[in-house]
Order: sequence, then C-alpha cells, then structure tokens
Amino acid sequence: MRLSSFILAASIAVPATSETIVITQNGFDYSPFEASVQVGDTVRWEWSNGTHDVTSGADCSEDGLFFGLLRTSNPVFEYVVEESLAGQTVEYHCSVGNHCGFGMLAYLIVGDVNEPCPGDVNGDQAVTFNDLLEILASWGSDDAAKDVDGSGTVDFGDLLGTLANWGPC
Ligand SMILES: [Cu+2]
Repeated sequence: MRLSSFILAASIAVPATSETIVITQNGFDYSPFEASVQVGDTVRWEWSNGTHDVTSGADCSEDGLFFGLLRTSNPVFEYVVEESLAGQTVEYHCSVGNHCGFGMLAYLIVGDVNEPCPGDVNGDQAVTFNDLLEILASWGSDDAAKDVDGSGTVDFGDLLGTLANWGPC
C-alpha cells in the first residue's frame, strides 16, 4: 500500500470518552427533551424547582431501570448508562402526581457500543494514518496503549496489527 493511500484513508472522528450529560428540570420539563448519551456516560439530572423525580419507563409507568428524586432535599440524581441499553431510546418521566400526564417526560438516546478496535491507538474509532504516526512516535518503547499486538514493545508487529484493522472501527 502506498503512503498516499494511508493519507486518503485518514478520517476525522470524535474521541470515545465517558462524559457527564446534564439534564435540567424546570417546571414540567426536562431539558434537553432528547439527550444523546453513550454507554458509560453519566447522566446528571439537576433540579430547579418543585417536587419531582426521574423514573425510567414508557407510558408513565415504571420499568425499574433507574429512579431518583429531584427536589430541594435531593437536587441531583445521577445514572451511569448501562451497556444493555446500547442503541436504544430510553423514555423516562416524573412519577409525582399527574406530572407525567402533563407531559413531564423525556428521552435518552443511547448510542451503539463501540467494539474493541485493535490499532485504534488514539481512540478516534478509526484506524488511520494518525494511528501509524503515534506508533512511530513511540517506536521501541513499552507504551501499552500503542503495543497493538501485546508483545511488550512498540515495533513492526504493531504496524502490521494496525494495517490489518485499517478503516473505521
Ligand atoms: Cu414532576
């Protein structure tokens, strides 16, 4: 493969890291109404006013996935997105009074899980020329993040492992 092929195959992608997604309660609203999250992210609901909660489940019924209070005595509820929810849309609502009937509900849009991706040493969900550059920069070291084949040294075997997984993860 020629060098120019590597460069053409390089792509821009967002690094995969765990984040905290903040959802703010205000009146009968959760904002954002649809929150995009990833497995492993922390969803953090923040109370603004009134007496509410965060109850998972569609049609104003509780499915037991998560539940937390949102009120002056408990102004924050956090939930870490479980792997079983990958690729799903998770509906939740407020179970206090008839709040759900008044429209106090919202959604978590859970992204697909990323499979392990040998050769993606920079974690951008694609094996590209940038990964080769990182391997070359650590050539001869024992940097585990760049030791694609687990040999204990960053060397030619890691270049081969990277080439074998070329492209999007
Ligand atoms: Cu409520």
